[in-house]
Order: sequence, then C-alpha cells, then structure tokens
Amino acid sequence: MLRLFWAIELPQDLRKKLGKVREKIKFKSAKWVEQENIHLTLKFLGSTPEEKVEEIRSEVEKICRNHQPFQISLSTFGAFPSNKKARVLWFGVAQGADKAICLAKDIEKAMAKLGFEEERKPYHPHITLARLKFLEQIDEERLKLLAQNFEGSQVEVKEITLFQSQLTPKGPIYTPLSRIALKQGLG
Ligand code: 3AM
Repeated sequence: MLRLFWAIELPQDLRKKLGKVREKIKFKSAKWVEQENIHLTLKFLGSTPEEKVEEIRSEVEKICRNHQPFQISLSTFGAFPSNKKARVLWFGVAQGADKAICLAKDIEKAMAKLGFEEERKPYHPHITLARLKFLEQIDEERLKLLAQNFEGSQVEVKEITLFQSQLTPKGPIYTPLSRIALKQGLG
C-alpha cells in the first residue's frame, strides 16, 4: 500500500522563505514542516493499493484537461481550529484560491468515484507550516508583520503532483510519483 496525496508544489525560493518563518516566531510545542516538504495539499488519499495508481492518475489527467494554469498569491497566516487555540499554523492563499478550490473539488469528486473517502470539511487551500502538539495562542500582530514579507509572492500553478508520503521517525518523506500538467492555452 502507498500513502498518497495530490498537491501543488511550491518553488524552492518560496519554500526557503516560508521555512525561515520558524526562526521568527516561537512556539512551545511546534513541529515545523521541513522546507523541502512545504506544499499545498489538494486531496489526501491515504493508504492506496499500488495497482490503483494508474487509474487515479488517468482520472486526474482528465480533470487537468479542463483546468488552465493559474496563479496563486499568498495572503496571511492563519491557524486551525482558531488563532486562540492553534493546532496547525498555515499560510493562506489569496488570489487563485477560487481556482485551487475548483480543482480540488473536481479531484475530490473523481477520487470519490474511485472509492476514496470524501472529505467532510470544506476545502480551504492552505500551506501548512507547523503542527502544534498542544493548543497554543498565536501572536496575531507578529504574524501580520511577518506576512508582509510575502506580499507580492506569486506562484504559477502549471501542474499538480501525486506524492507518496512515507512516515518515518525522523519525519515524513514526500516523493513525487507523477506530475500532471494543467491544460495549456485555450483549446
Ligand atoms: O499540507 P496539509 O497539512 O494540509 O495534513 C496532511 C497534509 O496536508 C494531510 O495530507 C497532507 C500530506 O500529508 N493528511 C494527512 N493525514 C490525513 C488524513 N487522515 C490528511 N488529510 C486528511 N485526512
């Protein structure tokens, strides 16, 4: 079985910059996402038989034919479930969030047809930066200031990636298994 998820990869310079956020804000119980692992998840599939990968790929290929490349820009930091009781610290998507949502919804529907469990919570495009072991309050003012460093950061989303996630004691290892281009041009 392979543990899989679909995601949007982020350019290395942006990952590097996001990876440095950990030096600028302190949490008592944070487990920060390693710089090379920072990404934007579209759909988590979980444990999947290897022989299903081709079918998954081909269904998502069909979807990508109906979605043109788009741009995303970053907005502000946020936390799940809330800033007062943070468990996950993330960076949100401003411009292009609608496109990412639309793409994620189509993938969700196609994967549901293949028998994958549908996500109960609405999809909220976000880039996870840290997971907190204990509920902690986050310093919103500090994060607002930090977010200013990312104003104007844009990502061209031209393809999406099927990742394998291997959980190890040293942290997860994400390996790209397949990349699928979004439709080019208008035709
Ligand atoms: O990048 P984020 O944090 O949004 O949280 C996991 C990560 O998403 C999520 O899949 C991405 C790659 O691991 N994930 C892990 N287990 C999950 C689960 N059981 C899950 N999402 C939903 N259900």
